Amino acid sequence: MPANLTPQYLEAELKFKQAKTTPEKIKSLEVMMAVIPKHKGTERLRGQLKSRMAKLKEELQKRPTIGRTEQAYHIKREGAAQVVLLGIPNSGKSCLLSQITNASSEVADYPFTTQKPIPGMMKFENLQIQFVDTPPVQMDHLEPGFSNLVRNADGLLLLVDLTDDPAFQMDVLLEELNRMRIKAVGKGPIPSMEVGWVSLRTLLVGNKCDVKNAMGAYQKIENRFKSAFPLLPISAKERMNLDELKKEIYQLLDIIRVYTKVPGKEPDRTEPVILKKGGTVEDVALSIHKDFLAKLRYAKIWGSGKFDGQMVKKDFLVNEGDVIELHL
Ligand SMILES: Nc1nc2c(ncn2[C@@H]2O[C@H](COP(=O)(O)OP(=O)(O)O)[C@@H](O)[C@H]2O)c(=O)[nH]1
Ligand SMILES: [Mg+2]
Repeated sequence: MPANLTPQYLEAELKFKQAKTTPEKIKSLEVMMAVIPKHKGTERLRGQLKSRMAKLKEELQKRPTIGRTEQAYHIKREGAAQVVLLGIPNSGKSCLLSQITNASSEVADYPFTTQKPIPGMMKFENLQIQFVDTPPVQMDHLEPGFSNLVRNADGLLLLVDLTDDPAFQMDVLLEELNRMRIKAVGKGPIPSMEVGWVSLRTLLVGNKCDVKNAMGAYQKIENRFKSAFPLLPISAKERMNLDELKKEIYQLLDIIRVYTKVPGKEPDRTEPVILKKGGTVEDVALSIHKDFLAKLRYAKIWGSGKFDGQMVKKDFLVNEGDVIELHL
């Protein structure tokens, strides 16, 4: 039986298809449901509209309405550090996130699939690093939430697609960072920043190295950027070089792991204390409990000391892998 849909219905349907937000969709769907001819021929369609409406209303309830976009861009930092993934659409960000973290961000071979930042945790040895997949940046409009997200991160992973003019993609990304007043810094000392600017440790990653000729393209960007950033080729899809990537990310972050112990016992190597490079015994105490700092008299150290178990003061610099016994 033909449905005989009216022009009024078709118009509402068109609006529904073009609607970008859930409330807009609900509004058009309401019209569709109101004007749809009610006879046997539209029975199935009416059923579909009804269930679609139920889904949309459910969606609306799940999300808070006030400051929704701002809120979506606020990703609570978890683990040892937060690294933001930045790349033009289709570079493979979502694919990478789903390969190296516990999160699954939607992967598709058409752009603009990821609409809000998605966090995921990556395990590296005995610690966890948080990754955030970002939605595409609109050239004509910069979400304040977006630039805050990137500016507040501990590290940045620039992902370029080696099969699609990576040098051009880098120009686009560096221009975006410029607009957000972010200076991408590779290895070496952090330069002093102008007011309003922030610096961010940055790793450059060429993706899709599994594709023919991709390594030729990689060599070109390597030549251009190797003095500025640490860089490496990977294939997110084929899982190539991902262990190396994890190591590079850890090294990028300027963090160290130390372990605490109590007298007469072995340290717990599964629970590192994470510090910034240049951290001291005092920082170790502070990271455990703020009361420890005031009570701390001295520490014993295994690793960076002249000998194992050396007694050191509060301002003693600690290094990766040190074991520390705090004496209160
Ligand atoms: N050959 C190849 N394709 C990849 C690789 N990584 C991602 N892709 C494909 O590239 C397309 C875009 O990936 P996606 O992760 O959605 O990109 P995003 O827009 O940056 O999030 C998808 O079709 C992926 O399957 C890779 O390492 N090699
Ligand atoms: Mg994506």
